[in-house]
Amino acid sequence: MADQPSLFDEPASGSSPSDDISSDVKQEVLELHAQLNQANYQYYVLDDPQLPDAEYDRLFHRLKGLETEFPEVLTSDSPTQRVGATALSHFEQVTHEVPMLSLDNAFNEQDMLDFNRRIVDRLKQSEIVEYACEPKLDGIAVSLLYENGRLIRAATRGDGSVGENITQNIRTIPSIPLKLLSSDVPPILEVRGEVYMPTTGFEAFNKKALANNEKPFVNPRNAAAGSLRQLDSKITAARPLEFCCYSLGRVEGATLPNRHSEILKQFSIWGFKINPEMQVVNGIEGCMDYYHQLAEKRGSLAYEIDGIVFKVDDIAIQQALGFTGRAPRWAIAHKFPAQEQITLLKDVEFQVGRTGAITPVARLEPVFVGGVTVSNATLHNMDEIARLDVRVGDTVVIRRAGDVIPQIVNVVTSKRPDHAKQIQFPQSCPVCDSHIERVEGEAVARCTGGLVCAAQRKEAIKHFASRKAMDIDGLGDKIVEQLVDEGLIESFLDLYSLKLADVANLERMAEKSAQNLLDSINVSKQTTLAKFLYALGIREVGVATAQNLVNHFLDLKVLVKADFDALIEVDDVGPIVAQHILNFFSEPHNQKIIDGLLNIGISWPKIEKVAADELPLNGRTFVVTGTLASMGRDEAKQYLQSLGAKVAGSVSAKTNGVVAGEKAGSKLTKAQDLGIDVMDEAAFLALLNGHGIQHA
Ligand code: 5U1
Repeated sequence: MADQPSLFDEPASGSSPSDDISSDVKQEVLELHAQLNQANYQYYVLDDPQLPDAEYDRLFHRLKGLETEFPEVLTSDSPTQRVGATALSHFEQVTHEVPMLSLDNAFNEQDMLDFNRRIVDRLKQSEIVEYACEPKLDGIAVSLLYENGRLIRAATRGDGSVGENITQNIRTIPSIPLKLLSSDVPPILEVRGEVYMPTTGFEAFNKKALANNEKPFVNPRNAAAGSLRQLDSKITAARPLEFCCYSLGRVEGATLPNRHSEILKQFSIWGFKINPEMQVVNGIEGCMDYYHQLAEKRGSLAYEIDGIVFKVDDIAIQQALGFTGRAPRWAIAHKFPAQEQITLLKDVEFQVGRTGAITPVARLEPVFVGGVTVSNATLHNMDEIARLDVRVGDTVVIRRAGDVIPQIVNVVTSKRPDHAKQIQFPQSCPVCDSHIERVEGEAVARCTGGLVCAAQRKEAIKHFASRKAMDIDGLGDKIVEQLVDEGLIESFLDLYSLKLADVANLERMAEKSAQNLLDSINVSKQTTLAKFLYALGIREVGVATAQNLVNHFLDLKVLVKADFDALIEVDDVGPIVAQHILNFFSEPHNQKIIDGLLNIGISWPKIEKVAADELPLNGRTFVVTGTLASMGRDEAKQYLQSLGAKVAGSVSAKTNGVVAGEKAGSKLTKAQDLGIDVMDEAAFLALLNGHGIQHA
């Protein structure tokens, strides 16, 4: 059945260990297979780990040990045999017994209405059609062939008729079963689905690639494709790939359910991951609702999707509808707006941030991408410009995925005009002309002007006044810029000596608004120590780190005197952050500003020490999911940890509570199914507030 001999072919005796060794060993090996396969399934497919890592490792090593001692027990479907094959010289061709067709696309509502109308007309029935809907993952389609429950061949789609044999690479993906999780399986089963790289894995992979001066992948789809194209499966094994199945290829010797959705459920029982977002809806209206719901959720999914696939759920109706030349009549992909587009790079400007970091910003010919019109994109730093070899005048590929800042991911060099201009990094700060420093090993270049630099001063004051810091209502960016440009303030300390006449004289500022602003400045004097610390703008000290510093030191006087060793004792403070804190408090200028702020009456309630086991959430485990409007998930996790809670990545029976932001997906559903307490953002902020954390 296999198109090329597997390096993992069974010993002559078949899949059960030979008779020469004791039946105890054979029995133990089979039990270890079952335990490890089940643990893999729970970890990678259900996202619900049950076995502690140490126990998994122990079982794995025991199995490895037995396989070394008794080579006869080693079989190709052993959980130890995911990697190990020697590199190939090329991929063999595979002819698909049933062609892997593509899908027709719908780009708007009318296309969807036409799709449904064609089906209804062809069926000549008045009943509403039921559709199975699920996200269309942005990955690579593959076919997996199982013989008597064992994976014997995996192939790419290729041209739909002939693909490539990528069995060795596919075996390395932990969410793909090497052996189905039941003895009651069809003699022949071909499952199809998508291999993809989840977003966090993609980002981590690219970060590492950049740190090692290697070329990052342009998007998760290219990452999945590039990873599967490796002739050495050890390289594939190191890539964070997953597989989600979406259809039956073929089955022999067994009957499967007569609904697509039920077939997928059967696949799940056999050990495959199916998309938890899969739903069956009624008619075209159900499809539209589903499309809009998923479009909302798109940014919070753990993987990239480029649309929704709708399939007639009833297999008999699918068969009646049949195929056009290249695609089934019973399915369609309703595409989302593209996340990548090409446009023109008109110019590059250099912005100076609060800490002096100088960031090149691309000014673009406006382009509609990822659902919005984009005219600026970050270029990060000079290394990135060099890596992309991008020039002003180039045609560039812009990518905007989710709510992430748009990026230039590629240059279309074939379209480079003769007049394209190299990008020169400024010799001195574009705002204050101070020297620019580049620290060895750091990609970022910084203006050394400090508070001499108007750009840094403005950014420091904007940060000080921001909502999570001193929360000065009415002090917007434009007002800060005017106050600095007019020479009315130099630092945030000067805010507290502003006069009504100074403020009222600003552009578009009425006397009443000026008075309101002065009142807000005055109100901000009553704050919390965590907000004050965050407001100071110490490098790398975000809201949660500020809170951790407060929990640890309780008192500003103690914190400003803390040495390096004391600082790295604090949760979430490593050597780099500790050094930034030390540098900040040892700078005479900063000391003067802090003294000044305390002298004009900034104050906060006294904080009492609480022992770790007395922390209010001690011993409780939380999961944070979805998008929170007021903070990132990491910040929410750090707050929970500062109250003594553990924060887990997945929901299980051991979870005590779930913080669910907007667009929360399967974790929320699971929590609801398990009857676990779910807090929305308002309830979470109230919980923090109740424990003295005011995250405005
Ligand atoms: N989710 C999903 N993606 N996708 C791609 N389902 C799905 N179905 C496909 C393809 C090509 O084809 C089936 C209609 C067999």
